[in-house]
Amino acid sequence: MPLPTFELTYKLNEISSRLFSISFNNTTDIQAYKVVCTYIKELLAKKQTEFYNSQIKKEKKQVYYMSMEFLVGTSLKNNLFNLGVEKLFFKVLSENGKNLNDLYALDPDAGLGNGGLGRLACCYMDSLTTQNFVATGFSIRYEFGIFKQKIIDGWQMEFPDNWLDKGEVWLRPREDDAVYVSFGGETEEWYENGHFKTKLKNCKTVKAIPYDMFITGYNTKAVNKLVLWSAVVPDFDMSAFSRGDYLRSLEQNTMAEVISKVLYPADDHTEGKRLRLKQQYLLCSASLQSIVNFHLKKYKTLSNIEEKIAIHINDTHPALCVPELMRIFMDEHDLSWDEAFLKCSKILTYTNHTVMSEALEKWSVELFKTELPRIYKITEEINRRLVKYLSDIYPNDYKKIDYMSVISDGYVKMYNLCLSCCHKINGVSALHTKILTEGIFKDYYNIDNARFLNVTNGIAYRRWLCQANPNLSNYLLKLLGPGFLTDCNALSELKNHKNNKTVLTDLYTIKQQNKAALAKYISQNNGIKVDINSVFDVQIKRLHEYKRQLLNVLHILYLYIRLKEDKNFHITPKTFIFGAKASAGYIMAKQIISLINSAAELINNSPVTKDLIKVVFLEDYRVSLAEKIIPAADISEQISLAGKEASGTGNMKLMINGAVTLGTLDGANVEILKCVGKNNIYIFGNTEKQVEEILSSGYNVFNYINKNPYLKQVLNMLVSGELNKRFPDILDSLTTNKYGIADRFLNLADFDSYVLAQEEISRAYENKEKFGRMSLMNIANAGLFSADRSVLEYAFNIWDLKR
Ligand code: 26W
Repeated sequence: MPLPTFELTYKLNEISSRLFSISFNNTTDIQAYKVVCTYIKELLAKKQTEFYNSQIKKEKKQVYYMSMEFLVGTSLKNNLFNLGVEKLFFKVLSENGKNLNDLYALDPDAGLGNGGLGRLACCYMDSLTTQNFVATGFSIRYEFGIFKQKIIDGWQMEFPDNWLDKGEVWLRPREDDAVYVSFGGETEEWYENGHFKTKLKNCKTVKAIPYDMFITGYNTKAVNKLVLWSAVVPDFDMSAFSRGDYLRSLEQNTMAEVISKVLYPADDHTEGKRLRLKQQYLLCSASLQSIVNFHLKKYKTLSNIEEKIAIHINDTHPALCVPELMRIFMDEHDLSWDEAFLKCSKILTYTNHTVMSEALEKWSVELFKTELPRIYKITEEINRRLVKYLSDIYPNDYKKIDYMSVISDGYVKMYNLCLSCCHKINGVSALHTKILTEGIFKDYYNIDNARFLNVTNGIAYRRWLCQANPNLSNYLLKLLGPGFLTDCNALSELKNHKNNKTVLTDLYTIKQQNKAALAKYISQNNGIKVDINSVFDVQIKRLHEYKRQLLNVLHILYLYIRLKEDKNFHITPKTFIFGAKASAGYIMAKQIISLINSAAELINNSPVTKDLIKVVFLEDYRVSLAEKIIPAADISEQISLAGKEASGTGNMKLMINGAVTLGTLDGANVEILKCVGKNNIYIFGNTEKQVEEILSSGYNVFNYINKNPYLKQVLNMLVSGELNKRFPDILDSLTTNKYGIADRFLNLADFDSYVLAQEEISRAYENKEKFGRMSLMNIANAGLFSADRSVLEYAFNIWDLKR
């Protein structure tokens, strides 16, 4: 777009006068923000149409990425960076008395996701666009994204996130392309000219309006979009009104609008809530209708649809795509069952993102049947045919067939629905895929292993390195040239400098600058003064017991106890930084947040620690906060219980910014180890296999507690009163069977080896050159973890796209 300065000024003035009837230089910051975003949005709308038309003309196959979550973060900086116009905007804005940084600060995080899965979806849209694929994301235009977190007296409190207030400016509504989605009622069935016909009666229908959010790629003409559905009342129900059924028509009103009201803030367990099922159906039905309509408009036939589109199911949340696409093909376009099913299976693919049993979605048959009667009938028939097929393969093995069924024990199991139909199924790291194919999906894998594959996650590193860490990125640009901007593997050239003292010193200086910036943020937000010469040890991710933030705190308490007992206990100064949201109803997770804050309160103010250790809990962890923390990290805590974290992506973001991983052999940590080599990472703890052995042979926490007197003291501290609160539930969760088996995530079994790894880090950090080289090797070996690589694997091995 390189646009002359005067032309941009002209456009901004034109939009200012259209929106606010004033010239651009007279706008307030918030007005200026809206003007700039509107300009970008309109430009992208034009570019998107051009790109789309040019690709569709070539009849290219396209992919639709269905996800209940897209954790977008901010857009303004990303779009300007991708379009290569950041400098131009700085200039033109300053000519008008404005600072672009002030407008960046106004850009809200679009928090339409919980964590890893939602952020991954955005990273993939970015890389797909950068590599010129035609890709459309589909999700819901939640009025309220992930809640805002405040810590009040150490306890997490949730507040609504009204992101549309400013974020709306990025959306383009398309009222004319609205579709209708029906819930409840009963099915009516009849035959017409020998054809089976069905329709819903007495159902409630909502109108789904699409809103486009444009997705830019780096240095490309391609622009894609994310389509977000909003549910509204269809049209004023005059018939109900004239019958005097005033209440019913108003009731319909609230029912419709509540569907797209709020993102479910849980990523750890499913509650089987009616509203969530409705959200999922809204997403699937509205998106599939619009996809099929679009295909028919272009090709006038469904005969080739499986060659022209791929539809991806991001975890099981959009699994209703299976029966809904069947419904559209059969009920609306008269395809036979067999024709429809074959097409569905060629079109649909599925990624699993978790093996935690409480996160595997299932719906009670009762609820499913009442809300989605026609979809239930189709699902029943899918299951009937599936069971028949499985009975031939596993005759009389009723237990196995039951386990593999879509419907059993009064539940509809969404993962089996995906497995019963999709032609490609993938896990998100090598270890995770192995666990799927040898564990929970084994019986399906044994029937047809060709359907299963691994695609290790990747990140949009141009956001997470180039935009988030301009100090480092600009330095690498000078040192290595621009190759890494489009090919992440080019970072490996940094290895040539691993013994170059000047480079190591420069990298150290950059890290210190970034740490100073974060220290300033910490001082402003938490009122805590942290030492930038201490190790910045960072654990940022959703709070979950399996991720073991608790292990981290237990170690911090251990350090405190050691220092208290022995003034001469040697310690390398460390600042432990946490960021984490707990799902609102997950009380144990909230108690762990409270414990972190209590530990912070005690340790940050104690003469015992003499400023040697500091603990910081940064509230409201979100994409834009991650962008501040990650460039400043020395140590990346990836300490989940082996076998539980599907992949992790924070580990990759931290690595590419030069943090050294302290982790278990879990998820993508295993691949990080392979890339950096064992000298550039700290691995500790039991392996996945050992974990299984420990658990199956009867895990006894007291074997570990009795061996280590310090551990005993640490546990005692949870309830002794030395902290400003007592945490008996946490102690119980570790030592009794009150909350399931004691310490089910093996914090205590891994404690000793975690302490040793932390000690090793301390020694290494005292040798600046050694630690600096480790950091360099992490940056240099991050190439594999680019989302550019991941999406190419999806494109060629899963979706069968052509470049
Ligand atoms: C409420 C139901 C529910 C269940 C699971 C909501 C959301 C989930 C997600 C699967 C949770 C999630 O975000 N998983 C993470 O996905 C990342 C991207 O693949 C991985 O890197 C993480 O390891 C995984 O925890």
